[in-house]
Amino acid sequence: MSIVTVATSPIEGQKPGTSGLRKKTRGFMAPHFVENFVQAILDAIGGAAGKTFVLGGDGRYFSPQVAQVILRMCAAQGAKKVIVGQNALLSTPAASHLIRLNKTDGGFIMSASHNPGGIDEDFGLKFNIANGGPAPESVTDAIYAATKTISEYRILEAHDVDLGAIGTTTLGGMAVEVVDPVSDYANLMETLFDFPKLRALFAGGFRMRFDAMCAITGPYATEILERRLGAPEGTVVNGTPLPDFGGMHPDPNPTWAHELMDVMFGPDAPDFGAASDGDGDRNMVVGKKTYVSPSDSLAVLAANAHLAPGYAGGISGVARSMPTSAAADLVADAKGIGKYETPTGWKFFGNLLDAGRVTLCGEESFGTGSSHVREKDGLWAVLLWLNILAERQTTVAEILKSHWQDFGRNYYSRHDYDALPVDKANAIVDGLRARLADLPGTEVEGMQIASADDFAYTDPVDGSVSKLQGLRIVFADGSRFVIRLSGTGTEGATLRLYLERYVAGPGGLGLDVQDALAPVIAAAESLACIKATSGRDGPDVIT
Ligand code: VG1
Ligand code: CO
Repeated sequence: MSIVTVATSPIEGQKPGTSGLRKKTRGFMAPHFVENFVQAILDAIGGAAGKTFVLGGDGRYFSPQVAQVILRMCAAQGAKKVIVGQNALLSTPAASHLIRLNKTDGGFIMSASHNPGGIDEDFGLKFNIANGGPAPESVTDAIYAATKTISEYRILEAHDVDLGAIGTTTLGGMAVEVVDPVSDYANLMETLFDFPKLRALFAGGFRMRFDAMCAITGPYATEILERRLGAPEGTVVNGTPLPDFGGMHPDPNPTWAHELMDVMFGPDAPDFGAASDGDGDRNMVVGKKTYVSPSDSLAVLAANAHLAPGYAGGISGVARSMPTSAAADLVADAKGIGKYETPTGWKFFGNLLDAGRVTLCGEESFGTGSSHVREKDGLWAVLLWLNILAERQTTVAEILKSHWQDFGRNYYSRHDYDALPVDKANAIVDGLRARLADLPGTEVEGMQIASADDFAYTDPVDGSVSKLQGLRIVFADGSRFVIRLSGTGTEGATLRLYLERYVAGPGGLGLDVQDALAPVIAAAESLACIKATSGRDGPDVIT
């Protein structure tokens, strides 16, 4: 085995987005692409010498090959050890947990999350730091800078390491420890939730359907729900991770998880339904004939978390991404705890969690999580919901209804325009941005504009500033819309329009969401001209 230094040159388009680097798989398969990016990561973090890392991913196409490259590069550059999930599998929250549990220096997660997988679909690679969370912007900026000046990388010439067998082997001078991807994570869940009570819930005939969408949460959900909690076999469907996710789009929303929605809204629906995404950090929860919007889910979890043993002492605060509805803020106000509004992406929650300022975090994009790891965590959210249902002995529909009665309802929806030509998407955003300063005080579609800005965030812990995080237009009655471009797409530009309107109640809490938001939708079109400029009739996905 010898270490080789390979001459290379910068490759365009290695800028990490909202959550790591995502590209078409064939792009990742191009010569030197993976090696350049991995070298840039190692250079940006000051080298690998003496360090321990975690490695795993959602099992999508091309992951086995990338895992071997990462191992050989870490070995060539003096890393002490890499802890790998068996067969290179780890959900994103499980990877975050292993990084923390083993006090490692960080980890590599091979996933493009909710994007489809396969040779003609998407691949992704993300680096998490020692706190278990996604690298902050200071690190991703350094990685990107390194990709632009790279001239060589170092890699070990060696045979593939067998990642199928649990145990420790060596690669050059580096230890490779292959671990069960599920057990440590499942043990962590047992410390947070009342497993005996959940076992009793299932023993009492409570019926659930968990759709793993042929992605990474299958083995985790099967172990926890069916084995440890005694839910009947078949509770978990699509439970085997496949390299192409069985052709599914593993994004847990009503559009892509329509099979689950059909069952939950059909005759003889189970009591509770849930789905998660490619890498297991997102979740959708559904009751019998009841869809729970992610923003509402965060608020309900914040209001009820104390019912689970892991949060019995209460929560210190709640953070949400800016486009997420303010429902969680109302809970924070009522509890007298901290509330924070961050840019989109989990990397912005890390400092708040590390500083103990918040216990729960969430995003409108089906992401909720807590201080138990530094990623959003799909199965965790599902278990917290189950624990709340078991304690309150009521239905999802009743919990939502009573929540809205207590706090009012933040009607909320996101309209996505996928794969727009980049110039058209930019024209829409730039056009609105140019008008922001003139908008306050004016009226559109009968609604008075109270404020208009481009969201900028100053991290309250380290003072770092992130600009251009989304255009937000707020109306006099508190309704608002937000427009931003996605940082996870791999084709053209995806434009997201986020819409929110608050109704205090007691009346008007049961409206159809799109009807309730109709005035805000009209105002957004009139100001941003999305349909007019894009030539599209309407959004591709509505959540
Ligand atoms: C999207 C979501 C964002 C989420 C990110 C990563 O980003 O909107 O809330 O944090 O995906 O989630 P964007 O830039 O496309 O809007 V995941 O589960 O794809 O890692
Ligand atoms: Co994900």
